[in-house]
Formats: sequence, C-alpha cells, structure tokens
Amino acid sequence: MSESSAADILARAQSEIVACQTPEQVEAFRIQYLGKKGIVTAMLKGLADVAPDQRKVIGQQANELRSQIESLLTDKQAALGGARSKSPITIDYTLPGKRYPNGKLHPITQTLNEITDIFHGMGFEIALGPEVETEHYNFGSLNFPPDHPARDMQDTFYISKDLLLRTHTSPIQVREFEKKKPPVRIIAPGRTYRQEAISARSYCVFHQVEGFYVDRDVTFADLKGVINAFAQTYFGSDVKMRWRPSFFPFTEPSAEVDISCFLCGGKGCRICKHEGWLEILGCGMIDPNVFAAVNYDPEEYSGYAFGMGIERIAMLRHQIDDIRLFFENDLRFLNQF
Ligand code: 2NM
Repeated sequence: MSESSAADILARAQSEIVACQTPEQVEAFRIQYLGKKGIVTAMLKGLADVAPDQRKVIGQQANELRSQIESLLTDKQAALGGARSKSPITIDYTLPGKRYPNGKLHPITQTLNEITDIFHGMGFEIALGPEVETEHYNFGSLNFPPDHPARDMQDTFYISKDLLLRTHTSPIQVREFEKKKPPVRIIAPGRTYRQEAISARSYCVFHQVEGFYVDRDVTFADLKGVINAFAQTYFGSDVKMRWRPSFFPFTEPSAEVDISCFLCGGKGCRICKHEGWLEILGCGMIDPNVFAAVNYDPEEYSGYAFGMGIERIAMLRHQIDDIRLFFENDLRFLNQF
C-alpha cells in the first residue's frame, strides 16, 4: 500500500462524509470504511502480505487513516445532533423575531376616510366619478356662465376643447342626479385639479369631499343641522360655528362656514391668524338651474350641497404649514401620521 493511496482514500472519505445527511447514511459510511469488510480493515489485514521492511510505514499510515476516518465520523455525528435527533434542523427559540415594516394610509386618505365615514354614518351614500370630465359636467350643468373665469385655460387643465381634468367633485353629483330620483343623499370624495401658481397654500392637485341631499321640503335648516353635526363629530362637541353669506354658481343662497379655532378656543393664535375662526367649508341650497339641467322639477324638489378641501382640513388638524408636503412623499413627513 503506497502513501498516495492512503491519501486518496482519505480524500474520498472526506468528500463522501459531506454528502451524509442522516444517521443511516453515516452508519453506511462507517461500515464502508471501518466495518469487518471495510476498506481500512482490509488494509490492516493486508499488512501480513506486505514486505517486512515496508510493514512498519504502511502500518502507521493505515492506523493514521483509521483515526482520521473515526474523527470524520464523530464530527459528523455531532453535527447531526447525535443519533436521537430525527431532523438536521435546529431552531433557537430565544433569537429575536424579524420585524416587518408596516405600510399605512397617506394622511390625505386618512382625513378623506374620516370625513366620508361621518357622513356615511348620517345616511349618505358614497359615489365616485371620473377625473377626466367634459366641460358640460364640470361647468355647464353646474350653472357656470359661459364667461366664468374658472373655465379659463389659466385655471383649468384642458385635454381637448371639451375634455378637462375636473376642477371639483361636483360633476359626480350631477352624474348621480341623472342616475337617481329623489330622495338622494350622496357624499362624493375625490382628487381634483386646478392650474394655479404653486405655493405653500395651493397646489395643482388636491382633494375634495362634497355632499348633497335632495328631496321634497329640504331646507337651509337641514343643511345647518348636518354641517353642525359633522363639525362637532370631527372637531369636538364644544366647537362653535359661524355662518357667513357667500356665493357659488351652483347654490343660492350660499354660505361659508367657520369653526372656532380648536387650538386657542377663539382667543387668537398662529393657526387661526389671530382671527379666532377657521374656515372649513362652503355650502348652500342647490340652484334651480342645476335641477333644470338634470330634469328635476325645482317646484317639487329642493336640496342642499356642501364642499370642503381635504388638504385644508388636514393642514388645520395637524398644523401643517405647506400643502406641498402632501405630494412630495418624503417618508420623514409621512411616518408622522
Ligand atoms: C361647494 C360649495 C357649495 C356643491 C354643489 C353641488 C351640486 F352638484 F349639487 F350642485 N355639489 N357641490 C357645492 C356647493 C360645493 O364647495 C365649496
């Protein structure tokens, strides 16, 4: 037996032991090398036939090979966790678990959902509509005169002569008027577009929630009741309300509604610009011309409508001083909500 063949046997044994994954395979390995008819055993038995001058050297090589293979075996048995373990996989239950980062809703979506939920709780159905609208649904049907400045290219993103990006969610309401007969109570949230100079106060994209109720004998008192209930639910039951006359093309009479500043309680502070009041929405009684455009009889039905800007409400609520933060998607901002 030459020196190289002992080294060959060891090299083969080393590569075979790596492939052993079960105690049964390890035992087969042991028999192959160290069993009664095993390779190393045969080597030791064969010493009798070796020339006497070489016996000592080859005997040492064979014994060394046996102890090397024995240590391969003990190492492998230890790695498999001893004969008792059935599975080679061990779990350390004391290790800390993996944390998965949770996503969350954008602050505008959160605000929009909170507002919509309050009106839904008062019996309003939720309706959605397209962001690309026709001139008719966005302006004409809503009693905007042909020369109204909002129709101007300066204020509205036009896609073609007749198609535009809706400048408010009111066209959703008109589409609902056409689909349904009174009584109808709808809340319409969504994204809107206006071509304005971008600043801390205004952005080319924003969100609105608008609502309306049409039935026989709906009055301004119904409108006040619903808006006051909304403001007390959203801003707190001790909030005070101020109604100021205003103007919108689609309502007559119209009003803008302020709440007492929830930060200073009306004494005057930075958020209310020392006025004590915060404007939260516009509203009014739907103009008979809007009813005529959708074939509702204005003699039979009346209704109110209201609308608010979501960014504005979220900015007041969270004391955010730049509307652009909502659209930059900086995680340092978003993670605060
Ligand atoms: C506002 C203010 C006042 C409004 C009117 C209508 C419709 F389609 F029913 F006529 N929708 N929304 C409305 C009325 C919106 O936002 C400041």
